[in-house]
Amino acid sequence: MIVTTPTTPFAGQKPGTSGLRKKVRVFQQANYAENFIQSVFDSAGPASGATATGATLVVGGDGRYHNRAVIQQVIRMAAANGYGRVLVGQGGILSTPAASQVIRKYGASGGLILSASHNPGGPDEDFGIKYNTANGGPAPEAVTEAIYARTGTIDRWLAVDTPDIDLDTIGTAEVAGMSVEVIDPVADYAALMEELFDFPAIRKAVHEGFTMAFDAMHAVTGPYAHEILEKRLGFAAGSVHNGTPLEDFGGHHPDPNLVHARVLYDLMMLPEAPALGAASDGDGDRNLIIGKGCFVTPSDSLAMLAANAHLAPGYARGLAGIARSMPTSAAADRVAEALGIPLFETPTGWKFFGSLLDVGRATICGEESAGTGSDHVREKDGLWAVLLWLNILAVRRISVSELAREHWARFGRNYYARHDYEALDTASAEAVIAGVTAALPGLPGQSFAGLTIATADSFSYTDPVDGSTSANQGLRVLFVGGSRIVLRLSGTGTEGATLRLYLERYEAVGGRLDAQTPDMLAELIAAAEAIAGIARLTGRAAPDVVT
Ligand code: VG1
Ligand code: CO
Repeated sequence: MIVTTPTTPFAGQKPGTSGLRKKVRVFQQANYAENFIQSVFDSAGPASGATATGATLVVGGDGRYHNRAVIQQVIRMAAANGYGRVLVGQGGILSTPAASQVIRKYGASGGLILSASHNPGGPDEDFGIKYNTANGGPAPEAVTEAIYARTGTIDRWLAVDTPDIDLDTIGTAEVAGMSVEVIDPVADYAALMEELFDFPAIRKAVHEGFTMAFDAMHAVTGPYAHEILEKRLGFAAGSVHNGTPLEDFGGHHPDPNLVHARVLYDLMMLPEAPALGAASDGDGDRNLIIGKGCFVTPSDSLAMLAANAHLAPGYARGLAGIARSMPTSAAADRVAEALGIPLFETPTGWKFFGSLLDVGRATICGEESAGTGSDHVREKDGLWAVLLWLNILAVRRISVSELAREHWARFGRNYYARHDYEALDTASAEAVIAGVTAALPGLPGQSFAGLTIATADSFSYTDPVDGSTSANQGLRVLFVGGSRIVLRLSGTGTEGATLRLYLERYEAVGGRLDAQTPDMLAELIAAAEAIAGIARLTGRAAPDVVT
C-alpha cells in the first residue's frame, strides 16, 4: 500500500469523452497515473465483474512513449487489487477496437486503454488512459463521474512489489497469484473481420487489379493492416505505409485528416493513384477515406456505408438503425429514411452509442470526426470502416467517385466542413460559447449573410434506453432550408481550449451536387462569424485545421 494524496491539477480535466489526457510529463509525476488507475479500480474495479476465478482486466495501448511503463504499473496494481487475470497485447499493443473486442470475447470486467488517440506522442507530447466497461465500450457518464469523484478523495493506492514482466513474448506469467497472459493483439480481431466481410470477393478483386494504400501513421494499426490487408487479402506488399508503430509516431500527429495525412491525400490526387486510400489514427478507431481524386467526408462515408452495408455478409440481414453524433451531417438521416429504419442523434463521444448498440436498436454508428463502427464491438473502428469500403467496392466494381455521385443523385448532398481553433486561451473560447448561448433565444427570425435562422438551441440528449440526460452538448443554429452551424468546445484537447465550428449545407436532388465545398459554405461561414464573433473574441483570423 502506498500512501497518496489527491493529485493536483487533476481538476484540469475530467475523465470525460475519452478518459484522461495530459502531457507525458504530467503522467510521470509521482502518484499521478497511479491515482487515476486506483480511482478506476475503487469505483469500477474487480468486484464489478468477478467470477469464481476472479475478474479479468484487459490492458494495452497504441504503442506511444510511456505505454510500457504504465502497463507494468497497471499489472502490479491489478494484482494488489484482487484481479484474477490480466490480458495484455504483445508489446503492449492493442488498438482501441481490438481492446473492445478482447474485453467482450474473454468476459473481462473492463479494460484500460492507454492512448491519447490522434494527439502526438513522445517524452514532451501526450499520453492518456481510458477505462472501458464489460460491454467493451467507453465507461458511461455515471462511471466516469464516480472515477472523477474518487480522484478527489483518494488516500492510497495498492501495488505488489514485482519486477517487470516480459511483454514481448506470448505466454502466461504469474504475478502474486494473478495470471498475466500476453496475447497476440491481432489474431482475434482479424478473425472477426473475416466473419463480417467478404474476404474472397475482395481477394478476387485484388487479383484482378484492385489496389489500395493504407497509411498507418506509425501508430497502432500497422500490425493489423499488414496482417489483414497484405497477408490475408493479398494487396501488394508496400500497400501499407508507415506500418511500424513508433513511440513518437515518427514525429507526426497520428491524426488521419487532410492536414496530417497530406502525403496520402496528394498520392490519391495523382492519375496513378490506387482505387482506395485510407488511414487510421493513433489508437486505430478513426478512419480517413479517399477515393482516386475524391475525398469522402466522414459524414458522407457513414451514409454511403449504411446504404451499401447489406453487401457485406455481417450486415446482409439489414440494419436495425443508424446513429450519428449531433455535429455529424444529416446525410445518414436520408439513408435511414429510405431504408425505413430509425436514426438516432446523440452527443459527441462513442459512449452514447453503447446503449443503443447493446439493445440492438442501432447497427451502424458514426461521427464527423472520422469515427465509424457497428455492433461488432463497442468502439469506433478504423480498419472495420476501410474493410467495409473495400467489400462494397469489390462487390459493386465501381470507383469511390462513381459511388459518391450515385449516392448524391439519390439522396441529395450535405456539403460539410469543421473548423478547429486550437490551443485558444480558455477564457476567450468560453467567451464565444457564452456569447452565443446568451443570444440563442433571440436568434430565430434574424438573418445573417442572407440566411435566415429557423431555430437555435443548446443540444440536450435523453438516452432512449436508460433515460439518462446529458445537457449542454453543443450549440446549434438551424437556418431556413436546412443549413446549420454547430459550436462546441472539445473535450479531448491537451493544450488550452479547442473550439469546433461545424458547417453544413444541404442541396436536394436536382440541386448543385458537383460544386466545391468552400464555395458552397461561404455564406454560412460569414453568418457564423456574424453570430459567434470567433475572430473578434479570439483574435484568430482563420481556423487552424479545416476538415
Ligand atoms: C473528439 C471528436 C469526437 C470523438 C472524440 C474521441 O472529441 O470530436 O467525435 O468521439 O474526439 O475520439 P472532441 O471533444 O475533442 O471534439 V478519439 O479517436 O480521441 O478516441
Ligand atoms: Co482515436
